[in-house]
Amino acid sequence: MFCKLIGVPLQDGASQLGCEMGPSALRVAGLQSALTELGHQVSDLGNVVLPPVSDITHPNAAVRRLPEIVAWTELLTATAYRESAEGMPIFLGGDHAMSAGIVAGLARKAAEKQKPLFVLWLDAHTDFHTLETTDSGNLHGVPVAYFTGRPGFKGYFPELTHAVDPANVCMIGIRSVDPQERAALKESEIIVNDMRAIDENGVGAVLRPFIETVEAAGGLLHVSLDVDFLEPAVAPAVGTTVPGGATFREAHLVMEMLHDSGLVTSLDLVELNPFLDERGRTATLLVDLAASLMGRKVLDRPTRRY
Ligand code: Z70
Ligand code: MN
Ligand code: MN
Ligand code: MN
Repeated sequence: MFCKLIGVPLQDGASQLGCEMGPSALRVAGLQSALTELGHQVSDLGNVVLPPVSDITHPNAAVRRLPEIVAWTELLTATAYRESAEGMPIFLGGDHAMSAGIVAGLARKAAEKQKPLFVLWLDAHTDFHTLETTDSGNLHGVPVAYFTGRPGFKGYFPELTHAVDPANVCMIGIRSVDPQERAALKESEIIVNDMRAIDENGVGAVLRPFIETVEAAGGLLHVSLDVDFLEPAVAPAVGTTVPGGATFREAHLVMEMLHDSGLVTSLDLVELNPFLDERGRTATLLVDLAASLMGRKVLDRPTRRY
């Protein structure tokens, strides 16, 4: 596979500073060599650079850093559209606000290829706020609402040319949902798997039907991995730690199943805050997970299926 690493030094969508250093930490943790060792051709395209921003404001006074996030969304829509023409773009975050533009750009390219785009959202949060409903004002809490075409962005965020069908979005790891998100999700077709679903059924049973749906539809699959999908004890480098996350083993199983599916066409690794890490362990874990997604296996023989 031809992989393209694209650094997105964005931290304006999160409440705490530090995600800006995420792309550097992932590079230092050896992402490129981990993928090269698996036989992939890897090109590091460097970091994207934010152009000058406007001075736009929103009636919801809580909204923070709107001009910056609007500019990032425009830039990343264009970047993702361009870089998904060929090869596998891997976006190194950066806070989760980056996925608004990234998925919008991927959706535009998918429409051109006449293939449906699916999104696997691995996160403690649903990130389903609009500019109107967010209380914290942190715009890493809005990307899913934006790229699925929820109203509440018009006139502020770039006009969405191709929304992702909410039924094509599957969330796993959810354990922190705000009341406004909860109400909107009730009316939405998004597949939401909370931690209870994992505990009762196992993460494999939760993921498998979604993989089968993507396969049956001949779709493209974007995977968005928020660090807080993971249990903070194994992945401490996040601004808001939410206890009870996916274990080391559950996260690896997800990646291994995704690799075996052969369906993943793009990836983002988001919300890594290296300032909060412990001797690079979270960055290292993300590199390990990316390697599993790209084909690293424990044994060189097919795993027996039970
Ligand atoms: C909350 C909010 C959030 C992190 C996403 C949380 C949003 N729903 N936080 N990712 N770390 O503030 O809107
Ligand atoms: Mn937050
Ligand atoms: Mn998130
Ligand atoms: Mn999150």
